[in-house]
Amino acid sequence: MTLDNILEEINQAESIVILTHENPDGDAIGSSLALYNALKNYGKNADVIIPEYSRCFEFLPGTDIIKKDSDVEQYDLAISLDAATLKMLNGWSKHFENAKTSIVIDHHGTNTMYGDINYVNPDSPACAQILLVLLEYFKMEITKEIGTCLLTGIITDTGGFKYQGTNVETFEFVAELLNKGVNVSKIYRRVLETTTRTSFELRRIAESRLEFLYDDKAVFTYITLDDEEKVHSETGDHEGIVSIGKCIEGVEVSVFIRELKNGKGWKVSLRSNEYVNVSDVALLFGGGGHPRAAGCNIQGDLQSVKDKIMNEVRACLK
Ligand SMILES: [Mn+2]
Repeated sequence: MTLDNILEEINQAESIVILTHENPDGDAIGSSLALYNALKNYGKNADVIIPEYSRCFEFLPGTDIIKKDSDVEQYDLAISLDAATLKMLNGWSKHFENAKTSIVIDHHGTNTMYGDINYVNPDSPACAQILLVLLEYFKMEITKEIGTCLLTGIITDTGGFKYQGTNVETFEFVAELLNKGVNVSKIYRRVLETTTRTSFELRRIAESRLEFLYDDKAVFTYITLDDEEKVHSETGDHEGIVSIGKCIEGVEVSVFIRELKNGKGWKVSLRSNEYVNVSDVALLFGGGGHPRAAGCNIQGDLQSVKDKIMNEVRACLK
């Protein structure tokens, strides 16, 4: 079985690298550090490579060991967490491709199965929830530290237990984590409720530009590099902007686009409420995600990118 194969590879590997997607959210970084801590307790050292992440995750146990990059030419084992495609691993995909063995652990339905071993469960609301199953199967102890990392992933990706993917197991796991002494309310406050001043300023700009389209069934807003410079924004400050429009009554699809550095185009974030499969829309542009939350990158100027994405969104609306 796949899980046994994964443990066998971990046992055999002398060097391990843990990778996740760029612009890591709480699930990406929480899963990475949960696995790192579990492997450490198991007697295995691993490198965790995350070039940039939001300050709001600094409370997680293990952030001090995170590396921006690595000199290791070839790892015995590379494990990718919460990343649907090799491309999402960004410039660090080389560590994945060069590794003797590669493993993908993920919960995105659009995962391209790019590892030697792939353990993907789209029914799981968070990669962290898959990891919890995995660690228990491996009989690795879920300590309070590991539980804190896992719960951060679960809380982020379920929007605080309110998204559709939240299932019975989610609450069973949370109960288990509570038993380990994990502080739910502290994580909740830190990850979902606390915002920095710069993040607030960025949100204010996006909010003022929010536009209602197609009988108010879709909303669109954007942030440019100039905006980010003006408010001195930090990594991750744009998180959550796409949800502003999604919460307005009658809105089915919320679209937020953000200009990327170095002429890399625009990062498009899509959210839907009831019926539009935004992952299908994102796939048209080489992206992916989940039916209710997805993203892609599009090249071009603001107006052309807006036209391209919004035309596809309009085609999906009833
Ligand atoms: Mn995730």
